[in-house]
Amino acid sequence: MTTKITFVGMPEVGKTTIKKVIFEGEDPNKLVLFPLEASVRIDYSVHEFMDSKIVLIDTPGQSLSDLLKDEEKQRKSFENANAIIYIFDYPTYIENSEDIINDIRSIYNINKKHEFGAKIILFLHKVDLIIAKKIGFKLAIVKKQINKLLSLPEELSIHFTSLHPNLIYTIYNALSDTVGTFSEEISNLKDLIKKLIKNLSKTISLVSNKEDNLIIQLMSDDFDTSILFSLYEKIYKLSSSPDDLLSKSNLIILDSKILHAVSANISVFNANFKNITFLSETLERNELDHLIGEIKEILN
Ligand SMILES: Nc1nc2c(ncn2[C@@H]2O[C@H](COP(=O)(O)OP(=O)(O)OP(=O)(O)O)[C@@H](O)[C@H]2O)c(=O)[nH]1
Ligand SMILES: [Mg+2]
Repeated sequence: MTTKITFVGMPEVGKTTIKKVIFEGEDPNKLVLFPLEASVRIDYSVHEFMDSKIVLIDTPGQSLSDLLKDEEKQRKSFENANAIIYIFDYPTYIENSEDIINDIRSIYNINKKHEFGAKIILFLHKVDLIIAKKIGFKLAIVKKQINKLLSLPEELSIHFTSLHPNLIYTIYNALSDTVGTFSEEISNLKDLIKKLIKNLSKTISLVSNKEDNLIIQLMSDDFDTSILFSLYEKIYKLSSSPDDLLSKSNLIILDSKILHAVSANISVFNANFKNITFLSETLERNELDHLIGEIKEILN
């Protein structure tokens, strides 16, 4: 399957660095010490990622305003794209949220006007620069704020990303989730979990792929999203620790909340998936086990 993705955003937000690190295997530490030159023209490249072929279009930030005016350039960058990823960084958002909101609105309108049919996804990048104890709480507020400021007919998905070594999983997760949106198998599993989780309370489900990146995240309406960021970190540490802690203990303590957790490997049903995890503030282990049992039965 081929997924076409376009990176857009202001200069120096990190578009080309993300491309080099994730798709070309470059060392992020090196790219922080020796930053890349500003991009001057649209760059097309082809990569392998998960089970997909990615056609990636990296656009130069210095011509973003031209791109938003010039129809010819818009066709070159956006036509047939599955996803347009608008990348912006935390420092610029704090300083200049108005220009960012206007850019995103323009892209939304261009996509509608020319019927490009791309999914518009936002990456709030460089979250390593946020110095805050309750980073998850802060980001949850930012997320609400952005969609409110945008006031578009639909909510756009926002991912918080960083190439900082301790947070690098965030960018993999964001891209896995983006690419997964265009995979039929992942969409089917998503629909199935959505049905099961719809009527539950304070419960979240996460599915990882064989590279341990999150490709599905679904939660009940009342789930406290301010704990998501600490949750990712916890899950990441658990999944990368040699003796999988989650299989031994089934309680996770996060920002003074206690969550019951149950995890199972589902790669036998489909090699694109690895673990499915349910975490809940309200359901106990046996109830979560039951959910996993139901999913396994249907996958079978
Ligand atoms: N702190 C921090 N810096 C980052 C991160 N990702 C990229 N950078 C830095 O951001 C700067 C700009 O990176 P580029 O990738 O060249 O930015 P760009 O968006 O391609 O810029 P243009 O080509 O001008 O549009 C570099 O100095 C990178 O080292 C990150 O996650 N955290
Ligand atoms: Mg660039």
